[in-house]
Amino acid sequence: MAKEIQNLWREVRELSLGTKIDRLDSPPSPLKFLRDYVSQSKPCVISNAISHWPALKLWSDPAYLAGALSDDVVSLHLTPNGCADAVTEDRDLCFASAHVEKVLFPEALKAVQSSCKGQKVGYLQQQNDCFRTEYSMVALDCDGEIDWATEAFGCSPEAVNLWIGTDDSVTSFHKDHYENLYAVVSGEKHFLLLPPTDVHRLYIEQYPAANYSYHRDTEVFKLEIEEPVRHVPWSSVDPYPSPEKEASERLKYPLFFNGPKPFHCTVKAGEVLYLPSMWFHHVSQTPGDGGYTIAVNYWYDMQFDIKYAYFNFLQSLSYKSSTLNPVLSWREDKDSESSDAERKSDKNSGTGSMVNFFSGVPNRTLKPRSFKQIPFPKTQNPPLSNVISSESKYMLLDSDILGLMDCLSSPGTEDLYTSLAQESTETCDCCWGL
Ligand SMILES: O=C(O)CCC(=O)C(=O)O
Repeated sequence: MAKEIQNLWREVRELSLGTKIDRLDSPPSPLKFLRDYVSQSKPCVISNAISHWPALKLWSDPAYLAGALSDDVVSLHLTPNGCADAVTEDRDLCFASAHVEKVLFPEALKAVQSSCKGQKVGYLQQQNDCFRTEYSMVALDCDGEIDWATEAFGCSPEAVNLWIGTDDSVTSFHKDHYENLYAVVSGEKHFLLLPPTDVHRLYIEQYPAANYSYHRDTEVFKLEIEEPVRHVPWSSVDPYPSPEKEASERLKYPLFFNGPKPFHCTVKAGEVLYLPSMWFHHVSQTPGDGGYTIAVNYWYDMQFDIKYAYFNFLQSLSYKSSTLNPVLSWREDKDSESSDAERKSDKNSGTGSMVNFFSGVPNRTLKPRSFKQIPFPKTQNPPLSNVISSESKYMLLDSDILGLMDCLSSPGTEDLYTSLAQESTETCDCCWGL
């Protein structure tokens, strides 16, 4: 199966994704956005989409923000090393969440600006629609939604979140069950991206959940495993290991380090990244004039459709080869944006804070979906590609996964195949020739 899975990684790049993230000089029409990016699950960076936002001029000035939000209480995430919602070795191996304090904005901003890795790092963020709740006093400095995206998705964003941090905060690899329009207002954000087809390269393991608590009097962090123990599925891969760890990390995670390089893009102030749902992303940042980076992101509902079912299926296949030959060592590749990122992130990864969901169970409650219950047909396991390829709306990624599935012949596959067929039937309108 290793061969089929590695073919999948190659084919999605050859047939659809290419080697670089597309850049658009102006916002696309809703139709173009839907046709060329959303339906193809393909990221892009868009310039000149938010040039009219007053925030672009105003928010680089800390005094403006501190004045406008002087009486507002916001969520400040604190960690000793900028690694929140990330796998840490501080105390065995666990999945550590930040200590979260509710504090007045001016105090919170100072905590972010005075971050010091190894002691205390502050990241202002909360993925619960915080921009429209905690930051409502500056909401008019941005648009409430990205209008062409709203039109393409056919709905308004479910959550709008704000992120204020420094280069001490890094967000570890994860994926979200949302379509994401990520707008940078000040400074730069650096994204490493991998498509959902590359799930096995992230070495997702179950880690016991742990929480930092910060004690102001002693200025000490404690990290404690939750009781009763709860496990969180999370990626084990740090794409920028410290020089001392690099050799051992490369040996432990060959599918990541020796496989096709992740897509890299830097999103500058004034630019917007479209990050399709289920794409794995790792995020670091470079501060702008105010000494911090600010971004606002819009989370739109994703479609829990046939693609979602395929990706869940793919994830359920076990593949952990330790013997991938270095077909392409991305760290040595000469891609300009990648080298740029590596220069900037040549530090051990810290992490900002994330909600998230390898488990398929988002921390934020998703609206209940009204799945169409179509009776499950008695199928003789026809090649899935035959069954579905006539549906022109399914695109390249789908047909690659279908190709992979047609290749599977290991014992036990039939069950997986059957459950995929069932899930597809339940989660989309495709009707299996009924
Ligand atoms: O900006 C960050 O640190 C993380 C952003 C992110 O993960 C997201 O928008 O889903």
